[in-house]
Amino acid sequence: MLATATAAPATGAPAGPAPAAGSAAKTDPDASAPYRVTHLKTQADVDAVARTGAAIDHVEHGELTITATPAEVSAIQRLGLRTVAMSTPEAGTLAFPGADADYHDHAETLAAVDAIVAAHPSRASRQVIGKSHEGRDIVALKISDNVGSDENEPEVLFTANQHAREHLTVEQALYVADQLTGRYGVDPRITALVDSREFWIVPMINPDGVEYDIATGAYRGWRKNRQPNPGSSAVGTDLNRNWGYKWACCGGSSKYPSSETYRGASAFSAPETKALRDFVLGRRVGGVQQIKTAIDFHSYSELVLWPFGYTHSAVVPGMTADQNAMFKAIGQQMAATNGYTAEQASALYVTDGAIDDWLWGDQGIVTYTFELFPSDPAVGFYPPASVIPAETARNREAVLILSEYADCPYRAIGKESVYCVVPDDFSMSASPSTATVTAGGSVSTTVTTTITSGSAQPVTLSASGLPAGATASFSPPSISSGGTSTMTITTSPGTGPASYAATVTGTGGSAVRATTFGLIVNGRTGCSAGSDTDLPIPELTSAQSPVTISTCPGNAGSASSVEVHIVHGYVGDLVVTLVAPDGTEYRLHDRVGGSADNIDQTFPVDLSSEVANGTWQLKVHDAAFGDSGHLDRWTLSL
Ligand code: BZS
Ligand code: CA
Ligand code: CA
Ligand code: ZN
Repeated sequence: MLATATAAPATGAPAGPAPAAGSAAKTDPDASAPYRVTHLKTQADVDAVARTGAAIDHVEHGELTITATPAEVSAIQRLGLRTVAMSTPEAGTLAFPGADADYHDHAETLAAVDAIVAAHPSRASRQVIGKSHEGRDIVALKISDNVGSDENEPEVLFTANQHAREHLTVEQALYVADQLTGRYGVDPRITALVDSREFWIVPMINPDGVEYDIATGAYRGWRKNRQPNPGSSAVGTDLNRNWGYKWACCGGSSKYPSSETYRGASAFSAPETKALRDFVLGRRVGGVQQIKTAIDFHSYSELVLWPFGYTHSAVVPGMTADQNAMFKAIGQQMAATNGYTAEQASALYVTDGAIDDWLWGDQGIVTYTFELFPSDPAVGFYPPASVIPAETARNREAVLILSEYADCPYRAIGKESVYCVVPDDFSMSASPSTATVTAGGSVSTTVTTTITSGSAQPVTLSASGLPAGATASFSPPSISSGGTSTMTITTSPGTGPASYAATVTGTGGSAVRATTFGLIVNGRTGCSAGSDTDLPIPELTSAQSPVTISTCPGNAGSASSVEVHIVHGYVGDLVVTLVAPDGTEYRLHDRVGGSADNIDQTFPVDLSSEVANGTWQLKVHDAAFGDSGHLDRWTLSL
């Protein structure tokens, strides 16, 4: 977020780009400057501002604090929103001087890491995971018991400072490192975590940006890295738009190098994101990602954010309802301890190429972005160093909570027995795993449970996903894991012929496991008929195809079905009707389906009030000009 120690004397009038004020940066047409944006009405306005490429530093009560180029400011004004220039950061002296001396620059950060390793050599080690564009070391600190060996323990990752000016995040990472090492053997909770986890802390991902931000003695409000962009005088990529999950997908980053949210020429084009990505990929053992939970620290706004950032939807491919509930539950638990606001990242504004979306979407790591102190844009990115102790300790509890969840985040929603390996566990299988039955008949299979870890537990069996009207019984209904039970499925006479995937679930004392059982149902003998004769369906005409059933006693079933195959250029033209022997009509398809081609579909239909035997007709009506086709074949199962 941005350097806004004092708001500019706002005149209230719509303001253009920041007036030149003596600094070379401000006369550069590509230079970014801080603004307030007012008159926002909806979340769509926030997303529209994000789409211009401006970096949104803070969102509050219909106002934004942003860092933007002159072109982005113009684009925002064209949206009908007002922009008000703010003052640039206060001048200071070199490298965290005076009141800010406690902040760590790059060299001081490496020295702090080295001091931790020197003081705790059996539980802390350091490695260089890559170099920044300008060649500075990007360092990861590992903290665990037996730190020299890669033990089979859940791993936890803390990263900080993708954005250069967010200096408090480095202090947060160093605070976590200090706690995990200094409080070992003192605080039993920390001791247990260090003994049972492997922690990775990357305190400064963007050292070039940090050094640039503080180099002149006046904070520059710098966000990006310091990589040049060929063909542009503008420097830097927004590292938190450069990650390769749905990179550039959704208007949540900029393609212009001058933008504060420039996404880079391609995903992982920045050496800093590439180094961190390769480190994370290196934490896979036998194809299984060892890092289970993570936090990426940013400032400011006091938020706990979870993926996805690229979409406002909560449940999408890659995020099930259970996963979303888990993210929300842990996020809210953490926020309850630090007083931050907890929400999905996109609730702030849509981003694409942010680290969280990749860590979760690509690697399955349960990851959060924390936006640290302050919440007040008037304090912004550069709070005095005096806030460091309180504002980093403020997140102690949240950090411990997420670390404790690393063995099974689904515990937060009470579903560890479904999603996590438990001490006492079993697997299930069915033999045979598929069977064929005539509608109205029964079929049996043997369900076997096998203990995969720990000891036996009582298991209750149940089945779901059966055809309508079918029942499953188990003999015996409860077993001890390691035992078997016979499952018998009885279908109803009217069951439509189809393949069904049933799920057989074993609910144990400490684990819930399942297996699938394929059930193929044939129609009642003598109760189905079909026609394979091609029947033309000319424009604006009805065509009828008859079939006769003569060997099906009584009425048709409530779960009868009509399988229809029509070749036609535009299903939105078509009305398809089943006509019973007594003339009753059952509408199967009525001009829906837009401009799609062809109907290849089985329609379920309740025909229980119809006598089965007689001549049935499939009537296909072409209701509009422009397309025609033919009925390829159809089958009726009563
Ligand atoms: C920041 C804000 C941060 C960003 C918000 C965010 C992070 C949104 C992760 C979505 C995902 O710069 O601190 O814009 O990167
Ligand atoms: Ca260990
Ligand atoms: Ca390990
Ligand atoms: Zn940030």
